[in-house]
Amino acid sequence: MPDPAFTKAPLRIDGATLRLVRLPLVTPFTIATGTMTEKVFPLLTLRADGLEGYAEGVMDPLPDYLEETVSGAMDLLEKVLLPQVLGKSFAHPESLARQMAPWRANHMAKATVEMAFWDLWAKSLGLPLQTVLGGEGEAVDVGVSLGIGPIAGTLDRVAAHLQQGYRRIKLKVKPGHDIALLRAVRHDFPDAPLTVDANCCYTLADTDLIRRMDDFALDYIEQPLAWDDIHDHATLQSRIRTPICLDECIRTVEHARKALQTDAARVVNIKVGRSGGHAEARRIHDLCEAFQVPVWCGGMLESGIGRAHNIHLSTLPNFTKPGDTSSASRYFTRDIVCEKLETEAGRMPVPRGPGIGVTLDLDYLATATLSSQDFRA
Ligand code: OSB
Ligand code: MG
Repeated sequence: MPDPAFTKAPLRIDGATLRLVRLPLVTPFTIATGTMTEKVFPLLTLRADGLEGYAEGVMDPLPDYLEETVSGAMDLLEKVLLPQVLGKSFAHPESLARQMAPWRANHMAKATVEMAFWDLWAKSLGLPLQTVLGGEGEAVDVGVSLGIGPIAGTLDRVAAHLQQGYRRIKLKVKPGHDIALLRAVRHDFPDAPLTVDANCCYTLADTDLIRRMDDFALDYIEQPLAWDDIHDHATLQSRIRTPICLDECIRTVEHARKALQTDAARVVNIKVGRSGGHAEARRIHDLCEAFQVPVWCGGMLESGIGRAHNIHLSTLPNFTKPGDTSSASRYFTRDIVCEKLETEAGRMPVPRGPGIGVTLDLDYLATATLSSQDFRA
């Protein structure tokens, strides 16, 4: 429901710019499904009343995390979603989301539009995004997600990030790169807050192997089974002690409800860009809170635009575990925003100012832009 504290005259979307942006990654990032060497993403600007709102899409070029793709999303944004909101007025982001609700799934493409409007709307109210979302606080706890690589190198990276104050280490695992890795990391770091993320690479046939992870005092195991299989996660949770955290499976609050009611997840990774936007992410957050299930904010190697959105969302009260919104410099030598998004002792400061609180570095953005299209109402 729209919060009556934040009502104002409807905002008419009078223009938009849709860019396709490419940023090289500082180091390749390998997870169970493959290796990323660059980040390619749609960057959307929405305009109203002389203000601009920004968001990025978190889909990948290939459908290897979820089913959405960059090219599919660009097409949907250009031909369907943007024409549907341009020239229209919305009093609240929820009403804009309703415009896109009839279309099936495509939560990442819809989130791109919804999130840009939240930024615009917060700016029109002169308030930080965290305030209109219902969050508070000046910084959030963060951990790191370490990609798959040789064990010796991973031990060095664990040490370096603990040294920097990161509050949780998440290790990417896959079959053949799991138990030995955990044994080595636990041997060297007996007390480190540790989790693993399997990105869907196991099945129930691996139950015995997954149960061996119970010996390593993991805070949770993230998304061990298929991206669309809440049911098998419930079965697995009944057979292991370590809490399961769902990521890929939770794209809507209905997915969260089914997971929580069946004890398929005792922790939830919320990614706003995967969940249709802030309104749905907040509904997932609230439902988890009602079930006394803690949440944390996931990441998709976002640029400063998506990172800023994630940080603001992470200030809601049930984000009680460290998120993946670590320092931008871990990902990119130069980011497309002017502000530095860097952690201090394992805490990421919330960017100040109205909306998401970061601004585009237009000079650098121009060099990273593969295509750009303007829309006018
Ligand atoms: O599963 O959380 C994931 C990155 C790309 C795709 C999926 C995932 C991830 C990460 C990295 O774990 C999170 C980040 O550092 O942004
Ligand atoms: Mg994950």
